[in-house]
Amino acid sequence: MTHCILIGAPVDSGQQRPGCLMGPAAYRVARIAEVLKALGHTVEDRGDVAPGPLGQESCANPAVHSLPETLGWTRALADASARAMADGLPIFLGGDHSLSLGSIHGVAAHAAAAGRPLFVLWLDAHSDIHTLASTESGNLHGTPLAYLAGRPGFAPFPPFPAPVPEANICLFGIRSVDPAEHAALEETEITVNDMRVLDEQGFAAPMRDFLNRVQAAGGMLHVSLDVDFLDPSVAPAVGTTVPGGATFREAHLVCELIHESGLMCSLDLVELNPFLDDRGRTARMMVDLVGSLMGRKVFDRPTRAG
Ligand code: EXY
Ligand code: MN
Ligand code: MN
Ligand code: MN
Repeated sequence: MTHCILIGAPVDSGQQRPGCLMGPAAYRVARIAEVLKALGHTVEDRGDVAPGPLGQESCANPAVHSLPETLGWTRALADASARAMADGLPIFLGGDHSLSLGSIHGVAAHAAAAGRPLFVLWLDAHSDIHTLASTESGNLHGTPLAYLAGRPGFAPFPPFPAPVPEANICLFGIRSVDPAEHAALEETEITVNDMRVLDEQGFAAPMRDFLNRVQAAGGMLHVSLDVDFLDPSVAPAVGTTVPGGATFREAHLVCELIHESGLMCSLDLVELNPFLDDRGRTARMMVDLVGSLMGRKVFDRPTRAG
């Protein structure tokens, strides 16, 4: 049994398609709390985070937009995250992926204080490893991985506490990488399980390899689940769809393996845009995945050794 803490993060300043701010409400309408309770967990809904005060910050890259708003969200979410980590397993209901600038900031602060190594699993079509300088779109939802890895060029964002070592980061489902991101990834120890790797090796082996590494290190695992990890035919309500994503079963297998590892300490659900959907189909799909992340089995057999 886990004490799940729902934290609404109606963030849409990290990209330019309106609608992500409706995400937290859509997850609640899709009955995320009831699904978790039915699995025997306790659930505390802390409501939606309010962004911090709007400043006048700017940066040298003229393409970057909504920097003050995103900074306000980052500060507020970092605080809410660190507090929630002390009380249970925070589940951030997004909102676009720029919310992870703050959510993982708080998780990292908690892990550092606990003296535990933090690992990050990035389930996403995109590598999200731009910096403020390298982004061409200026959409800060394409930058959180660079921030949590401690890459330079994020002033005026607060320094990231205990940057996550590159070897502790695993990209999974990647199929859209910009040139600057490709150059950044080439010079890092980040594990890149792009779709070609998953096509050749399947989803289970690379996932088990990574989870075994987290286990061996006595680590804590933050999972950042972007709706566009899934194939658009399965999860259409997201602003940055990329063909060739995970099927319904591949996504559930990944979630079931993560649950069986017992390693997940925190979770981001990001990029849901209910405005791009019909009758909440994608929100319900994502809540279904959360059920697999939190222990629901297709057939409840004794867990096989990893
Ligand atoms: N790499 C592109 C950019 O930086 O604008 C697309 C980023 C999409 C990010 C979404 C959250 O995954
Ligand atoms: Mn804790
Ligand atoms: Mn993303
Ligand atoms: Mn994405």
